Amino acid sequence: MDAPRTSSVPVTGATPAHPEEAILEVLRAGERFLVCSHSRPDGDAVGSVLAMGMLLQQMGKRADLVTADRVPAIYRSLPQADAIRTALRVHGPYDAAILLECDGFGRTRLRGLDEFFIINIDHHTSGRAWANLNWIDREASSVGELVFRLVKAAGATVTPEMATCLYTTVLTDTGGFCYGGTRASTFALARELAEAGANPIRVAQDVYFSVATSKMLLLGAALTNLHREGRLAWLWVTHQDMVRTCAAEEDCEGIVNYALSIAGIEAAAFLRELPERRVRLSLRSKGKVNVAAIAEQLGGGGHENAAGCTLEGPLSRALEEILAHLRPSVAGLAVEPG
Ligand SMILES: [Mn+2]
Repeated sequence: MDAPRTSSVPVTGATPAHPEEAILEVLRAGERFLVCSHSRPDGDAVGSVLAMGMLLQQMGKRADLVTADRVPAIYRSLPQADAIRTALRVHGPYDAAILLECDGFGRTRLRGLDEFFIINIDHHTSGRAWANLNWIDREASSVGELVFRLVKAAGATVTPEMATCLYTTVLTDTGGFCYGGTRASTFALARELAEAGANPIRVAQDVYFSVATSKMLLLGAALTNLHREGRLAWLWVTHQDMVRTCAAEEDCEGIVNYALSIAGIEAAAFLRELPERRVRLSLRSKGKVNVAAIAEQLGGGGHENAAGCTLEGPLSRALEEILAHLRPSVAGLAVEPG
């Protein structure tokens, strides 16, 4: 479970008519900013935090970039990736903290954020106007796309380094231009970023062709636990599997997609047994099942096609719990042979 959310920041509950301008006003007025994203940062979190840091630098501001967990290996070659510090508590003379794709403080796993004026930029279905200043656009391909719009609104230059970070956010958050939400404008954005200096081949090689051996071994373990029931597929790894394959948490990233990729499957689940017997759950859908709604019922969140939450163990109990939620969601869908 994520840490309990603090409510000491006054909630405006409002998204301004021109969020870019409202955010830029705060940025122009201040000197020093904190930029954070969610724990277990993914490509969108890492790329958008880095690009936001670069924007603030261009504006002549100081920016500290912090996440609770370290940058996954496949994103460590991104420009200035070393600038992201790992911490569990933040403090400092910040004029504001910019939180990228977090639907509350809990998502960051960082303590001390409630001291600051919070700017919340998000594109998740579960995104809410919970902070002092909110910009939530559920149509955006990635939170990086919103940072890109902010860069444009600021009249700043999209440098090749910034373009590389932002291209990574779009590529990874759309699953390589495969997931729902990929539209013509997504390709227009990708084109603009490639023209600004992002190298699509280099980014794809770093992200998709730099897999750790431990991840492949873990995938093997997960696939031996692959099950199918009609339109549902699920697979899991035990804590023992994690230990045996020397897998890191980030090696679990994307394993759920192997279950989803099966013909005829509409929704898929990947369960990972945590050392303290709780279970981390990843849900994916091809579009007919809203897995964000299911994850939210279980205390998590995400997108309609990609969501997650943490459940109480043991693994068998967590599996029964998620199947009890998933089965009705596909009950109305005809079963096709697969
Ligand atoms: Mn995202």
